[in-house]
Amino acid sequence: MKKIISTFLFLLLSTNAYAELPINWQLGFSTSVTSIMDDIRVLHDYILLPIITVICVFVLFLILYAVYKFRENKNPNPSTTSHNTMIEILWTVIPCIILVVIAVPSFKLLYKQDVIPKADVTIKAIGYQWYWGYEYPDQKIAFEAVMIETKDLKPGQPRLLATDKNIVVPVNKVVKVLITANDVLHSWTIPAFGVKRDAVPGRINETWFKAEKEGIYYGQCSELCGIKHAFMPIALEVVSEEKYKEWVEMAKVKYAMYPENNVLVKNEK
Ligand SMILES: [Cu+2]
Repeated sequence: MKKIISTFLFLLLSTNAYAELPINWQLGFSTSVTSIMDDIRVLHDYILLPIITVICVFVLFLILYAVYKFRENKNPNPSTTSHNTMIEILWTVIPCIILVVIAVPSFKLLYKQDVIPKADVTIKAIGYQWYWGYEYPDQKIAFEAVMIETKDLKPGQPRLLATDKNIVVPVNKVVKVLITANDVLHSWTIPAFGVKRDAVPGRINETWFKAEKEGIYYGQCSELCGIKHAFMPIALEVVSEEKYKEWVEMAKVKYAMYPENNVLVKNEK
């Protein structure tokens, strides 16, 4: 009981606190650090959720009302009415209006996600069974990021989310992500950025984000891809411009692509 109360209080007090990974008993979306995710949260929290709630309560009320009012012992002779033009017009027109109200902001957001602004940094994510490979084509950097096993975790590293190498990107810059896969379908996502795209073999999907806050953000493969689907997390570090430049200089040496074919990964194991 004590644990439930303390968890409840923690959730109550921490709703606005900064959190870059899911927490126990979390309700709702993760923290937002991009304008796309802000828009997704507004669409969900202030448009979709109220509409869904009103519809559910209304339908539930109608069911309970009908069950109570027209129960057999109160209403032994059921009505034989089968049509009512007014009601049929209403239950056609009102849902249409609701769908239009949902569609307008929804399409606006969809196109905002789809149109990629001029990219400052381009990265490529390649899904493998079962880890992610990353390339920075402009900097000729390539590495693989593998999940850290529970027994090898260092303090502060979250279980099933931490990887041996993080993607590093600068804060407040447009990052374009090219997403593909090498074997089966995977899906690359960072919930705090509001991005998710399928990784499809033989095809390159694109998305983008502009993270407005430094920190480490986590995601997980989101397309069932085999036995270790749950063990190929995504860990992305958003750092200052200077730190990013330092990392690039380091990575150009440490994670340099083999020059002869431009794609093979030269990782220190
Ligand atoms: Cu998967």
